[in-house]
Amino acid sequence: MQISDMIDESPDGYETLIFLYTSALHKIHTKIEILRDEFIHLHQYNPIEYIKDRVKSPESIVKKLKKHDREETLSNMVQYVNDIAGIRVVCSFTADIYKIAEMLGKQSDMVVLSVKDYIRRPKESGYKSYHMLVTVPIFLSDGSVDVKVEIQIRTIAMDFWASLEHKIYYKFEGNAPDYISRDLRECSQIVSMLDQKMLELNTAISETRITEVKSEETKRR
Ligand code: 0O2
Repeated sequence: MQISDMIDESPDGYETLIFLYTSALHKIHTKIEILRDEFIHLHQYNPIEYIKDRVKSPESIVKKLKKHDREETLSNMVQYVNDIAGIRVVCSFTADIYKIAEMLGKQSDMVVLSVKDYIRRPKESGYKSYHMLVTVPIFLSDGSVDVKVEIQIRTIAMDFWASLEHKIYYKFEGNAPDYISRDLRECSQIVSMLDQKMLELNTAISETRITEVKSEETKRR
């Protein structure tokens, strides 16, 4: 079943849409929590700092429709606004981002519609994050319906940059002075350096731990 078969252009239709997007968020949130718990179980290591989700506000949906020159209808919302349901996974290290994306991409009930890797190819603004647009089936009393969710995966450092840049963007209504945009791009490069250094440090710590365990074992023998 398609979402368009379930909704009409009425307030009830809008309520149904929000119910579907909220259900899809619950489903993806649970999937990510299970992957995190399995990771801890197998490797005694938690790659995820935190997970946040949200259903886009009606005002932001309308803004996005206007940006795409689309009429404010529910069917246009479904068709053209890809991030009505959005979930953000904040990881410790860049390498964790790709591990999580790969594990999610392999799940058989999820379809990956598109991927935008703004880590390998940052946006002009300096924005870095890994985006996956997916659909998940939501099982209802009389059938299932595929619902779109945007998953953003990034490190804490990338998240810190994005949230500050977002505030600045709103403060200047998208017209920040040149020097601020330039400084933000510079900060974005510092974020990459920081992420790289932290990853190297973590690898070095893990290797030291492995060497210590091995020498303990040798002593015991
Ligand atoms: P909000 O307020 O976070 O919901 P599309 O979604 O296809 O219309 P686009 O820009 O091609 O538009 O999608 P993309 O690149 O996947 O970006 C979607 C989301 O990524 C944005 O949603 C932001 O959350 C985030 N994002 C993208 N670019 C930037 C950036 O330069 N700075 C920051 N801070 N965040 C960014 P919304 O709806 O624009 O905003």
